[in-house]
Amino acid sequence: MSGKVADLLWEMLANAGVKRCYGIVGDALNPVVDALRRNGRIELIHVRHEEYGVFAAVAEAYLTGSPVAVCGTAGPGVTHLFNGLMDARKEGAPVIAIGGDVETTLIDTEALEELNPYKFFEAASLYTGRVVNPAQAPAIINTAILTAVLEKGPTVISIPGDVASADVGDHSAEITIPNPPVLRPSDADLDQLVKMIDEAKTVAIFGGEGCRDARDEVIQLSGRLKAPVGYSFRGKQWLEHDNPNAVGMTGLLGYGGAYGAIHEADLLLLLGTDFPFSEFLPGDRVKKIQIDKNPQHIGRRKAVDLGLVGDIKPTVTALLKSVREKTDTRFLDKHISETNSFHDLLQHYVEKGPEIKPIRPEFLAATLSDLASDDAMFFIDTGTACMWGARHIRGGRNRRLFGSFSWASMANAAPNAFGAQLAYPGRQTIALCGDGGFTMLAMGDLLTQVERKTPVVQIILNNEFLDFVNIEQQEAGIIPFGVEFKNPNFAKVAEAMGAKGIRIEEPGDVRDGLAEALAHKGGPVIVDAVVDPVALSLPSHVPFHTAKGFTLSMAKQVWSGKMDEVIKTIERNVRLV
Ligand SMILES: Cc1ncc(C[n+]2csc(CCOP(=O)(O)OP(=O)(O)O)c2C)c(N)n1
Repeated sequence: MSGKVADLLWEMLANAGVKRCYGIVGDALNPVVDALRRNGRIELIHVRHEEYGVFAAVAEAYLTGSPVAVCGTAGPGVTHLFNGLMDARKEGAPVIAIGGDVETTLIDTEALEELNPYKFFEAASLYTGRVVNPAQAPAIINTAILTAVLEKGPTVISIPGDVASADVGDHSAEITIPNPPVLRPSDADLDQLVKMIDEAKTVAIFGGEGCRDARDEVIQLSGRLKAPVGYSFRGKQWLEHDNPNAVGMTGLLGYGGAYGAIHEADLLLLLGTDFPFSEFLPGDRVKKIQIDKNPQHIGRRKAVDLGLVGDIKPTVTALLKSVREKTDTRFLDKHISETNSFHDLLQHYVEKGPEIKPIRPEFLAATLSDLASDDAMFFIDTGTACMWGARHIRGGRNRRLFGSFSWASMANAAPNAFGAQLAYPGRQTIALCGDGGFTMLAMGDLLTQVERKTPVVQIILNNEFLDFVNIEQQEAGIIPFGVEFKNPNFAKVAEAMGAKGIRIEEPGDVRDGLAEALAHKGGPVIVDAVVDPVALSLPSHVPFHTAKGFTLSMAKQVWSGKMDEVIKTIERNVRLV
């Protein structure tokens, strides 16, 4: 093709599978956006905040596996992309950021809105190219696309306005993206793997996001080895549902028999997980084998006895050819039975939910899970939504569960859900939002959803607290501070903005309110759920320092005259799990 640099950019992005570009136009980006309009193959999703656009793009890119573009004008417009790009990096989403840049004649002169893209994006971007000459454009665009797609993460193309509108000459806009290779350990490593597993009397499996394409193989392996299967939050959606050997999660969100299983096994198989909370992983008593396609993950959280680099699916498939069947089911039975007892305890606040006011979030989340469709996509805000989501949202072969699991940014769920709805129009899309998160980023862009009539159900856990931090501070033995705030009636705000608003204050209204929200068509819904601000959920294993911190914080609160708060917390959480 011939045309401007910006024409080549969009044509190559479209040929690479980009369907949408989320962002805000203006300034240095105007010639780039003008070319987007001319091109017509990529839809501009005009958002009110660039960060919202990136979180939407992250969900779209993660779920579809195809690259998604985002854009920011220059300087401040570009800096707003940063947090979302960090999320893309940590969650493994191919997002390509197009950043406007000052005219080439102004570079390095401290010009208005000037920003050094190399320095600024260093922590987030897997590759940053600055197009200061039209001749570089094809190579930079090609590299940015291939890096994003094959290394699954964000890249940045920074384009000064004058270069964007310069002629690129005659150049092909075709792009070849190879399929990712199949990665498998060597035969010698596989032999060693089989030997160690055969020699172990009891084996436990702990899996993560790397099991995304290997669910059936991992479940088959667990059946062969009579191995309980625990998982990280990212692994839950692949390994929990319809798995007779599932034993839940470990870590601060932990439930079920996972902690016991991985600590009591002779051998722990870590499959496709970079689980960061190493204090919840066993020490040297338990032999460990870690398999991951990313060599940097091997042994970095806990030393391992054998580390193998490979994709989980082909590696487990190869393993299944020769590993011996174990026949003793006692270890598995014990941890399954522990898991079942824990599930019974978890049901306490669900079953009693209709009678408890303020509304228990456990009851809200479990009811939501019951009512949602089999192919619902759930997005979970960082905050207490993670605790209720992990424990009470059931998975399914066609359900999806996504959040800022590895970057842990607040305010991800609503924009994630928006991006997912654009990628899968009409599929049930649900965001479980914190009130801090929703008011941080999502409220303004509710207008974008209203304009686009996206049927996204946003359920706000209205507890007038940065509750997760409130709990963290108590765990750390300090008095909660700086965590309270006041909310408006979100249902009324939603109605004023053109969305559907439903406020739920009574536990008896939870089921009908959620059902009404899920049935709503033709636009976004806000469910303002007034939930118990002091609801606690203790992990299945409570580390000593956590218990000590809580006790100390309670004592300090009593001494500082907050007796009422302490009594409320204890009274409302007598059944602590
Ligand atoms: C952008 C960002 N700022 C701050 C934090 C630290 N942080 C983690 S959870 C949380 C509180 C979340 O509060 P809210 O959204 O109200 O949800 P809740 O925990 O009350 O359900 C905070 C401040 C963060 N993770 N991300």
